[in-house]
Amino acid sequence: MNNTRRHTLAALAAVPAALAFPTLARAQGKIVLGFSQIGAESEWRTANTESIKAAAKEHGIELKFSDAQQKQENQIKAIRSFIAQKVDVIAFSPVVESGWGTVLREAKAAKIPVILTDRAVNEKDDSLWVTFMGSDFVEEGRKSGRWLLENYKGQGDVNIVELQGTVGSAPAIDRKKGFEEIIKAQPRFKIIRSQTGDFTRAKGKEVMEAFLKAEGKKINVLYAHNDDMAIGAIQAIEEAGLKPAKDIIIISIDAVKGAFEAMMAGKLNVSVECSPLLGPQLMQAVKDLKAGKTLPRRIVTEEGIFPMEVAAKEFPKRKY
Ligand code: GZL
Repeated sequence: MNNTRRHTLAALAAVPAALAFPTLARAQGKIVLGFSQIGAESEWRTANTESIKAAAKEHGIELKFSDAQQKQENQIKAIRSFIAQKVDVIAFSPVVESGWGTVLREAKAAKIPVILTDRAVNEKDDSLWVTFMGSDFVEEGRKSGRWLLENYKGQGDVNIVELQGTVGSAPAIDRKKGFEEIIKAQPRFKIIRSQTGDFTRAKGKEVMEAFLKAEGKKINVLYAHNDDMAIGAIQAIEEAGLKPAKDIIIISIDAVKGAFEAMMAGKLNVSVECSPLLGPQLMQAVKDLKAGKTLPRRIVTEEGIFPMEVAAKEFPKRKY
């Protein structure tokens, strides 16, 4: 180690780590990434967090990780803290689409690049972030709708109840949009009730209980914006004395382990894949950014669809 670095490190050793932290990491030649995560609301989110933490370690990136517990104000606080600590890059998964302009302008003024992961924001000024990496939620909704139109066996009217994701979030808005775009081709398919289950099992069960109370045996199909809400709804369907995936056809999104277990138990008909494994892509993007490379404005995750018939064969290969 040359003299300059030795002196830098010696000087830094005297400064409280909290103040020196990013500088210390930088003196060691490490990139410091501030990441604001939404929370731990679903299996998907937990797998996403694990992927980000593991990839940061593998890539030798100092990760400052904050869990917002589903609250936008906590994400804004975390981003401000990353700015104050002068991290090299900020990345986050925005819990909802709107309300980010002010804090993103503060990051821009501080000359700290921002990467959007998983979910997008609806800010008009797209100079406020360098890239958005994540799934095409509209296409996930289309895949759900296409599967239903191609596989539904019943005749006459098809009454659908919909469990929406978090109100105002990109996946909830776009999955609804894509699904409705497809089913409008066959007017007998109608959404008769639609309400948010906030992407959680508990809320998914609670709202499905209300749907069953209001509509009972009229319900032919459940479209859930994620597997966790579908799994909660399956409990409600069984407690109502009905057979999930038979009396009520169930379509959901994410393709997490719990969905494969439900499909192998014959309780879920299909899950559309939405990969949470964004960690490696994110860390590579951070390194490319710091190496002066230009990132594509949009990095899309390629994904499939898993009907219950293939669940047992696919399950051993699943990584989340
Ligand atoms: C989708 C992600 C969604 C998942 C849910 O990319 O934002 O949030 O579908 C998660 O399971 O809670």
